[in-house]
Amino acid sequence: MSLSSILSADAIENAIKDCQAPDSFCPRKFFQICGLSKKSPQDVRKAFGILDNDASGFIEEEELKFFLQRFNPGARVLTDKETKAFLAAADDDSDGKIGVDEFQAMVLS
Ligand SMILES: [Ca+2]
Repeated sequence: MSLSSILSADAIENAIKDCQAPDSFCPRKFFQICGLSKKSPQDVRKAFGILDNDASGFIEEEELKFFLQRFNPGARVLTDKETKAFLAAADDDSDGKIGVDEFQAMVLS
């Protein structure tokens, strides 16, 4: 199971291209361009399961760093600044990681 079974390859490529420059990544914009924000809650939850690489039930800061590479293995890693901003934008209960409900709220809001 990979993200390309949920999203179109073109949309993923456009989303990655849009944030090629370090510190240009914006999670909400990325979710819009890659098409995830137009998907059903079920698909968004499936995507969460793929991004939660170690299946811990949460996307942790270490996993967030490699977020773009889950979409395309050739993509860059997120900078520390981007990773922290991403976490802060999604982590509603401030536990330092992103749960599935937080992820869904962020993607579909
Ligand atoms: Ca995890």
